[in-house]
Amino acid sequence: MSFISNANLETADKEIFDLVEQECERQTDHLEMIASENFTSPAVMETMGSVFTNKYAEGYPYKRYYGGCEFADKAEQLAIDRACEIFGCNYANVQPHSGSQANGAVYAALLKAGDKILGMDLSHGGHLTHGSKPSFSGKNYSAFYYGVELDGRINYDRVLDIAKIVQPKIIVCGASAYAREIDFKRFREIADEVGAILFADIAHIAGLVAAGEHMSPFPYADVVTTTTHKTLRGPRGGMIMCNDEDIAKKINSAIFPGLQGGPLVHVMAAKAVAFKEILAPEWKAYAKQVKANAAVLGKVLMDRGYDIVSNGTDNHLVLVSFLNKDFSGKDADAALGNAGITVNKNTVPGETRSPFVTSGIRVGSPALTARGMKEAEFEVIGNKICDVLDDINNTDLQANIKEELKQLARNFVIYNKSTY
Ligand code: DSN
Repeated sequence: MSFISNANLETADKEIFDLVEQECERQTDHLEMIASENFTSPAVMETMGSVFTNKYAEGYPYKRYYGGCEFADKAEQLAIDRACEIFGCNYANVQPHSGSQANGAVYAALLKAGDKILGMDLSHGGHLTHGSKPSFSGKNYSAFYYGVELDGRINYDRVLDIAKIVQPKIIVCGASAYAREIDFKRFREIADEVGAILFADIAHIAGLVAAGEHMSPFPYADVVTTTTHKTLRGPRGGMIMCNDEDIAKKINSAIFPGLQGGPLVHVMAAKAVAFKEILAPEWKAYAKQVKANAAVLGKVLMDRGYDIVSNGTDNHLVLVSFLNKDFSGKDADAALGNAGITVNKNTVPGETRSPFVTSGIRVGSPALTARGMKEAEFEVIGNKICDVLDDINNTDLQANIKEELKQLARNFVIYNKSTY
């Protein structure tokens, strides 16, 4: 008799089963507008729940430390090949368990402890791993920062001035809360002027880059990282890409055996599935719609008198500033949450409040666009956001809006019980 129970989840563990059901209901009934979240397809989830989860595969395709990797090899190689096809690059490492792991591997591959890195300030829209002090990137390396101007945009001349003073080994470009196109070509010129390696972290915009809806970091960046679960709509994980064989070898060693042990074969296989979806002709329409929806959101908010950092957006998110309001990002996040709209509080340029309170919110379009929502729905949602913010302490209004939006959300269901 087998020692493995064949019971389904409901029978095996009713507590977790109920939580999965409740989470599915939450994802269905709330409007998910956290700019870094998305809905992955049932096929991707099916792969993540597959028998590949049982397999150890230390090493790389066809060069493993364990037997029985013949199918894992093919799955990882498919993910690599598809990633290279999507981004037009020569090398991809699809093993990073996350974007932070991917970024850590880039530094480990190309820097020595204490080397200087220049990245975007976290409070201006950068990421923890771009040199922020609480992160390994700020602890192990000498981190310096550039930011945005009061108009919410990167001033590339100022980045060059800072780079000339700092003389960094690596310049990191890419952001977590920046609504404008990143000019990778200009960053390349800056890196060349000071002899720095250019590292692009495209975690937020990768799905747009894949569709040609944002400038590509190739051929400008020496190394590029991304997560696979944000605008790429794949499984939770990371990836590193480059065109240089020497850098690729160093990156591979930095990931395994440098930072990680066995790769998550089920997740690498799921990355391959997501990449196939991205290579389909429909992807371009999705990416275009993500941008169109974010633009509508920004316009509605501005028309209703709210300040949008940089006065609009070129990508998938808008950053709303409450610097001139008597409520904070934290208040707005809570009020919108009560109304069934999930966003996150965010610092804004010229921030006056603490990072736990903030004077802004970051609102994104990728997840609701994946559900099929278009400009008309984003206009309705933008106005509901403003209704909540206009009367931020009105909990009755929040409850009413939550009910209204639940009806809207249910017209765009993407998961049913058989798909999770
Ligand atoms: N947590 C991600 C985001 O929300 O942008 C970045 O890692």
